[in-house]
Amino acid sequence: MLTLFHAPQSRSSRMLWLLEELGADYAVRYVEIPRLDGSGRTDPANPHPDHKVPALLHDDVLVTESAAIALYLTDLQPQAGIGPLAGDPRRGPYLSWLAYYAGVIEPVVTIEFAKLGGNAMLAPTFRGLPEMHQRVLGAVERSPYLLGAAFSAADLLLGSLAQWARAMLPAGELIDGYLARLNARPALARAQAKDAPR
Ligand SMILES: N[C@@H](CCC(=O)N[C@@H](CS)C(=O)NCC(=O)O)C(=O)O
Repeated sequence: MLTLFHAPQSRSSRMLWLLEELGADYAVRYVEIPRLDGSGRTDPANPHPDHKVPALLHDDVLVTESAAIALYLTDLQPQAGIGPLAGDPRRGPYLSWLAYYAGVIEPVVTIEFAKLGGNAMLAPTFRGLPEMHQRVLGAVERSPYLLGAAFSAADLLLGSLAQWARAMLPAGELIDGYLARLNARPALARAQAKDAPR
């Protein structure tokens, strides 16, 4: 049994999208989180060690962190074909993009939002927005999706970022077209219909 601990319009919304892409059989537990506007609260019903979302419970196994959940679920449901498995030459690039998303893209974007860009301490680690943009542009210039011809959960993470922070990805038609392809996916519409409790 898969249970997603989810708060509307948060980083767990993309995990709803992923579960829909996978055609998974899953339940949603809506939980609260503290919001930037002062609303919400830490929800003791959320098993995440920090009470953040997303959190995924697979029977009694808890998985946290978006990139880890993406890898866990695409490995669990390989028939969906959106997460190359070991032995597939795209496995390396897939893992690299998942880790780059979590380890570089999110920190760079967060720092940019906090208006700390330009701090010399960043140079040898995450680098900055221009370098991240080059990386994304390089991939999307070569092929319709990050791993080539086919959509993967790595695209889903990047697309979900753009849904709340489009300006953090490169401007222009190339990325607009890429995001339009992602946003047109029927699984995303199904996920959006489940984002808030009815
Ligand atoms: N790196 C984590 C970030 C999770 C995260 O920051 N979630 C936010 C919602 S977007 C949250 O639950 N915040 C509530 C809190 O910090 O108490 C991931 O990608 O899963």
